[in-house]
Amino acid sequence: MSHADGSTPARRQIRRIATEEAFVIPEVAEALRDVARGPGDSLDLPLVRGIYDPGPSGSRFLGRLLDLDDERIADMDENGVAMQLLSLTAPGVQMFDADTATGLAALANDRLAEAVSRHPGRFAGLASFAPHSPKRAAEEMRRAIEELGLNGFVVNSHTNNEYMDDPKYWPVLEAAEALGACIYIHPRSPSSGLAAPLREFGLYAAMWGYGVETGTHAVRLIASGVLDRFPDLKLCIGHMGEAVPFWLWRLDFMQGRAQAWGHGPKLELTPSEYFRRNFVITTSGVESHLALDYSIKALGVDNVLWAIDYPYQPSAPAVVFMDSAPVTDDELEKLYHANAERVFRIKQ
Ligand code: 1WB
Ligand code: MN
Repeated sequence: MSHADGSTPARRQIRRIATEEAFVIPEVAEALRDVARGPGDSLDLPLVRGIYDPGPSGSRFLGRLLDLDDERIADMDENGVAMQLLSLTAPGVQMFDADTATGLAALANDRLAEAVSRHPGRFAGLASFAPHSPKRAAEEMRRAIEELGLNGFVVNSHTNNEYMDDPKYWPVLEAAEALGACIYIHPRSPSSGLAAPLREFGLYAAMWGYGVETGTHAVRLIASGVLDRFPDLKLCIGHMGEAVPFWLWRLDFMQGRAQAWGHGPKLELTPSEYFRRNFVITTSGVESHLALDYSIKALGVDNVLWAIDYPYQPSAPAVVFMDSAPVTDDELEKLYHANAERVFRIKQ
């Protein structure tokens, strides 16, 4: 292994666990191709079309999303990545009808568990579920943890323009809390109500819309009071916390004001207290030492996990970014693997 970044030999030896790494299975890819060919004005459609129904130019990502073996492992080996924590890529099963989504989530979880056992020590996995069928979702969540041995859950933000603070989704939150398993709230494009100003200039996806959507989801979970009902629920958001860490002071100040004006429930804690208690963040797709340093200071180093966002982001610069981060060797151990081992119950 050689990195042209001046990192020390100790840093080159470290166990690197990447925590927001995407895959797809052929059956989900096929169903997303049908979504791509169907009607609708969802802001997810441009990317779904580009990846799953790309026409003669082909898709940059589809081959690497489908691969859970040679090319992926080779990329990990080349870059010193010990393990990828895999999740079914956005929008997951959430654009399908509830029955299709329930079946495909279970199939994706089975395939994921097979990939984990085919490559011992190299993969861990976040299970999918169909939020739009919450009772069946809760059953699948239990199966994924207790029978398949998966490490937590992924949900791609809104489902049919609804957010998980809605009581209909409480069985999902209850199941995750009871299982002691973290839900990674991964982005998808903004819900219909947020969409209009994000249609132009490429704002609908990773450049800006993903963060607006997912940050809003996180703030709703805090401001709605559901974390008083599910105090032990663990949630994870990527992209250096989807800008939420930068807002903590203002969230605290203004939630008090909203409450005084009768616009929000009375909360047991301040927003920043919920964020530090119930959330962790990952560095996926944000390779800025300034943002990392701020996030560690704002949240504590135990609440920040490394991620690449493979295959959407290249692995090499994500490794260079973290190897050269202005942190102590002890902090680096937490960022690269110890926090992931704790939050996602990965064997040390
Ligand atoms: C991109 C990133 C596209 C993600 C995606 O399509 C997903 C992108 C589903 O960078 O263009 C992602 O998972 O972060
Ligand atoms: Mn991602």
